Formats: sequence, structure tokens, C-alpha cells
Amino acid sequence: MRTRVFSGMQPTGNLHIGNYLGALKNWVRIQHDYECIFCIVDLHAVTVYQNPAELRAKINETAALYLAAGIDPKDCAIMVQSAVPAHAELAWMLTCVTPIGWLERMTQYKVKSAKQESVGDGLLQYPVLMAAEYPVLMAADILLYQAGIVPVGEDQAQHLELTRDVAQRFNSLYGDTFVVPDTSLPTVGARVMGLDDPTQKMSKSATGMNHAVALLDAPDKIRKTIMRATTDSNPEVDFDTAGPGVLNLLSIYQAFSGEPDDTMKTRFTGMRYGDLKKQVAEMVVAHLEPFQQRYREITADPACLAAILRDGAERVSPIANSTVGTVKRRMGLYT
Ligand code: AQP
Repeated sequence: MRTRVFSGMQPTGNLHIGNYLGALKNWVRIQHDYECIFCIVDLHAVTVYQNPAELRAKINETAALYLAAGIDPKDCAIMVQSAVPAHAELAWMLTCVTPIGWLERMTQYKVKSAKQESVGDGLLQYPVLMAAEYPVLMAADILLYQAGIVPVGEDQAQHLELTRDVAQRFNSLYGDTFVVPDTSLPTVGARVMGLDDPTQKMSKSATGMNHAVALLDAPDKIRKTIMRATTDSNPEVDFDTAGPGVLNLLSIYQAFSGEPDDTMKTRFTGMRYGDLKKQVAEMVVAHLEPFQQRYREITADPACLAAILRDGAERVSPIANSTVGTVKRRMGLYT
């Protein structure tokens, strides 16, 4: 039996090259080596208000982006989280075995609560609580399918550690139930930084005009965003002294091109920043143009996309239901 792989993305904002290089590209690379489930995690998205029609459209867009990247729906299941009720059911049971102190240690939770403190409105504490519970729902997503490998970007590594802890705690309380998953990070591109501020992770929710390159940005927009990227006060590329902005541009180029370190050094050492940006921009455009063409073809046939998502949910539901059944029996619940 092939090891099972599970990973997902939230259908919010615009997927960007960070999501692609940190996760999606890796999914495509390993998709035929494992039994893969790629999920659109819409239950995570609704922890903050989403316009229902827009959310529905984003779910389809995310699925189409998976396909445009090269995920093969014949071999992999592409599915929407809310189409499989067992995700929410297992999340509740795992919430009951997860100490709150584990959740309070999560960096994402700390960042979100720090932002909320300055707002000082009781009602706004709600998203903070949701931010705390987010990693438990993520643990449920993964453990539900007994996944052995979870390919994600570096920002999710801490949540994956929590997933492992939750699995081990459940196993020790109720007997061996869950596979304890391993994290798979890409060697280059695991943490793509914001182009306007290379000290911050490139993020869908960031508001800066030149922060991210979205996967569906037009070539001219891609070029403009990269040409405006923050660098440093050096005149040209020096691998030993380059600041975070230049290192970020270099790693974007390397992650797209797949060039080894020594080729990168030969190509870019001594290059002026304007020329470096041009090369990075052309590399990104060369990859995203055919990607966007495939995206247009896929979205031209909505019935086919809907069938792929239905088929994905049907394929994974028996696995999910079987895990929930086992968990309920182990906990003494009614099945
Ligand atoms: N900057 C990044 N570099 C590398 N990988 C990244 N990922 C996200 N940002 C980067 C990886 O993309 C996958 C899907 O992420 P997600 O949609 O579940 O949510 P996220 O990580 O919260 O994405 P964003 O873009 O940062 O959204 P917001 O702004 O809402 O926080 C994951 O595997 C993630 O590691």
C-alpha cells in the first residue's frame, strides 16, 4: 500500500507564488509516488466572515489552480473539506484531547491575538478563539486520512508538530489509532517572503500593492511587482552579504528554475539589482503564462470541475468515515 499524503489550501484571497513554491509545486512532484489527497479547506476559511457567493467561486478557483499546476485527478483525490462532514466531527473529538496550553504556544495564534488586543472589542475576540482552534481542525484534516506525509510551506511546520502531538496523545489515551505524520518541506521556496517587505512571509491577506505575485496576475503586473521589490543598499549581487530582499529574489528564481547553487552563483554574482529583477520577472512569467492558459481551459468547463470535486469527495469519504468510526468506538461514543 502506498503511503498516504494529505495537504490543502484555504480558498481565500489570491493564491500566490509562495503558495505555489511552498506547497503546490511539491504536490505535483510527488503526486504519483503516493496516494494523494489534495483538499480545499473551506471550513478554515469561514473562521472569518466570507461572502457566500465569493467563497463558492474561490473554492472552484482553487480547485482549478490545483489542476492548472498539474495535479492529476485520475491519480489524486481533489476534494472540498465541507463535502466530507467527518472533518468537523473529528475536529470536535480532537479538541477534547488537546490541552489549551499547546494551542496558546502557536505562533499564528500569538500574532493574531496581539493584533486583536489593540482593537479592544469583546466581539472581535471570536476570531482569536478561532485562530486558536485552527490547528486542531488542521490536525483533524490530516489524521482523518491516516496521512503519513504532509507537504506544506515552512509556516505550517509548527502546526504539523502540534498534529503529531495530538495524534500521539490520542494514541496513548485510547490505544493506537492514528498514523503520526511527517512534514515535507521543499528545499528551496519553503518560505517566500513579501516583495515589499522581505522580513514578512508572502501572505494572501497582506494588503501592500507590491507584496505578492498572484498566480493569476497578468505578465505586466508580475514584471512591475518584481521590478519594485525591496532590495538593499549594495550595488550588485554578493551572495555573502546580500540582504533578505535579494536572497528572496534569488530563491524565487532558484525555486522556479531548479538550478543548483553553483550555477546560481555563477549566473548572478556581480549582477546589478535591476538586471537580477528582470531575470527573476522573466523566469516567473515564463512559468505562469502556460499555467494561466491551462487555468483558462479548465474553467471553461465548469461541469468537468464539479465532477472532479464530487469524485474526490466520494473517493475519500469511506476513509474518513472509517477513521471517525474507530475514534468513536475507542472513546466509548455511540456509533
Ligand atoms: N510565503 C509562503 N512561502 C511558502 N509557502 C507558503 N504557504 C503559504 N504562504 C507561503 C503555504 O501554502 C499552503 C497553503 O496556505 P493556506 O492557504 O492554507 O494558508 P496560509 O498559509 O495562511 O496562506 P497565506 O497566503 O499566508 O494566507 P493568510 O494571509 O490568510 O495567512 C500551505 O502549505 C502554506 O505553508
